Order: sequence, then structure tokens, then C-alpha cells
Amino acid sequence: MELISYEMAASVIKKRPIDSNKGTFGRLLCICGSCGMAGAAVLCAGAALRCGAGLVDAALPACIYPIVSAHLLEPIYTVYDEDFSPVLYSLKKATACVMGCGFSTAHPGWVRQVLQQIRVPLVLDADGLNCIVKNCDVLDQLTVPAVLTPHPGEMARLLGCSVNEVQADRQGAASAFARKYDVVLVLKGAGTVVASPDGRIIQNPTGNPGMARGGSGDLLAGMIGAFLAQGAESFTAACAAVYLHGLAGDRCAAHLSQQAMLPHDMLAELPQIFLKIE
Ligand code: NPW
Ligand code: AMP
Ligand code: MG
Repeated sequence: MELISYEMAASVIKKRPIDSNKGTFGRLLCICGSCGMAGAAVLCAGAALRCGAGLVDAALPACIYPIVSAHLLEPIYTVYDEDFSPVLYSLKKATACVMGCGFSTAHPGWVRQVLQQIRVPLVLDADGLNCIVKNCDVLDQLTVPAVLTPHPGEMARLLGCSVNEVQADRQGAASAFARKYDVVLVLKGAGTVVASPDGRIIQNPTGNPGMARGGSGDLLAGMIGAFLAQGAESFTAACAAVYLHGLAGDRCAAHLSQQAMLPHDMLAELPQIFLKIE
């Protein structure tokens, strides 16, 4: 199978025009986090900031706003409680959206509302996916490019099969889903595969088992979202983010060890990676 190349990944990093402003680089809405999973929101929005989005709007339940905003100064925040309408209002102003990292499965109806109302490219991850299990047909309502980022456990839930069955034919599972639902499907895990609705399929050569820890995937979702917000095409945005996320993981492993490296250490590698590309 074809492998994602460094050149393909680097192609999403565009020179920032001299007369640009934050609006030039998009506004990403991150609907992530819930009580007990503030970290997922910090990692997702933090990755989006480091990947060049002009403005990150983090939509959070009020219970975690103090924690997340103490960690990240640069986003603006849409704080909500039982009423989700402030988030739907922020969605109208976004140029791309990430939904699901640490979102919990308490409100599947809110995921459905976003799928119905969204008019900009979407990344659906983690609990965003868990909320549509047994109801994948809601994806048919999407009128915009979407990137779905399941790990094998989430893929198995979506397909109603076992993790072993997914792992036995990763390319087949990713490809069939991408075609059926007209989405880009990123099936994560060692040798992540990215499948497009038109039948393209490609594998990632970067990454290592040091990335097998909570929070790694939340970073990836924010990275894809940032590239979408800046106007990258969905398959290219997904491939670039997957490659660069793995590269950040490999650089961490080289100087921190696979044993001790953490997702936020991967974030700290991104500036050096982008410096080389620029
Ligand atoms: P097993 O048991 O290892 O065989 P869940 P989650 C399987 C948030 N987080 N290869 C695994 O299989 C997320 O964003 C928040 C094979 C198990 O069955 C979500 O919203 C954090 N199997 C929420 O937590 C940090 C694999 O999947 C299942 C596999 C729940 O997400 C953590 C586990 O997945 C987390 O990111 C692989 N490569 N990968 C925070 N700090 O706020 C996974 N599986 O039950 O969906 O749990 O991924 O932790
Ligand atoms: P999540 O399970 O959503 O936190 O996502 C985990 C992230 O780490 C994904 O991007 C996986 O591809 C990556 N990852 C997990 N395990 C490995 C592994 N053994 N080798 C390479 N990448 C991995
Ligand atoms: Mg995850």
C-alpha cells in the first residue's frame, strides 16, 4: 500500500502571507471535554493552536471551563450547560469543527444536531463516534467534508463487530466505511490507514508504541481540525496530520523514551517540525 510521505505532509503548511490576519487561517470550533475529561479538551485545542489555526473557539461545559482556560490562554471559549444553543451559534461562525474528544456519551442528541446543522468541514472523534453507534445513517445528512478518526475499539463499535475482526482487515474496514458514508476514515493504531470516499487508501509510516496512551488521539483530532480550518482538502489534511503526529511521537521517543513520553510532549515537538518545513 502507498505510504504517506513527508512531502505530502509538508504540503499543507503554507507560507503565511505578509498581509495576513487571524481570519486568514480559519476559526476552529472544538466541541470537546466533559466533567472528568478536561484533558481531552486541552490537548485537542492545544494541538489546533500549535497547528496554525487563526482562532480556536473551545466549547466547554461550565464545570471544566476553569481548568481548561487555566491551561490555554489563546482560545476563546463558548461555555454551555444544559442549553446547547450557544454552541450551535458558535458553529455558525466557524470555518471548521472538531467534535467528540472527551465529550462523553451523555448527549447523543447534541451530536445529531451538529451533524444536521454544520456547514463547514468536520472532524468526528471519540465520543462523537460513540454517540452515533447503531445510527451511522445520520452521516447521510452531512453536506460537508467529514473526517472520522476511530481507534480499532471505536471502529468495532461503529461496525457492530469485534476489535479482532477490524484488525484482521484494517484496509477493508476503513475503505468500505469511507465509501458507504462518503467520509474520510482514519483508522488509528500502529500503521494508521486513511481511506477516502473515492477509493484512495494510504498508510502512515510514522509513530511508535510510546503513543499508545490516553490523550494521543485527542491531539490528532485537533491537528486535523486546524488544517481543515486553514482550507486544506479533507483527505490531505487527515494524511498530513497523521504523519506529523507520528513524527512528533518519534521525536519524543528519541529523547524522552517510549516509556515516559506524554501527549503534551508531542505537542512541544511541533514547533521544531514546522520550523524545518518553513
Ligand atoms: P483493548 O481493551 O485494549 O483490547 P474506549 P478511550 C480498544 C477520552 N479521553 N488496537 C481497546 O481494546 C476520549 O476522547 C480523555 C486495538 C478498548 O476496547 C473519549 O472521549 C482523556 N484495540 C473517552 O475518553 C484521555 C484498541 O478500544 C477500547 C486500540 C474514551 O476513550 C483519554 C478503548 O477505547 C481519552 O483520550 C488499538 N490501537 N485502541 C483526558 N485526559 O481527558 C483502542 N482499542 O473505550 O473508546 O476509551 O479511547 O479511552
Ligand atoms: P486514541 O486511542 O484515540 O487516543 O489514539 C491513539 C493515537 O496513538 C492514534 O493516533 C494511534 O494511531 C496512535 N497509536 C496508538 N498505538 C500506537 C502504536 N502502537 N504505534 C503507533 N501509533 C500508535
Ligand atoms: Mg481517542
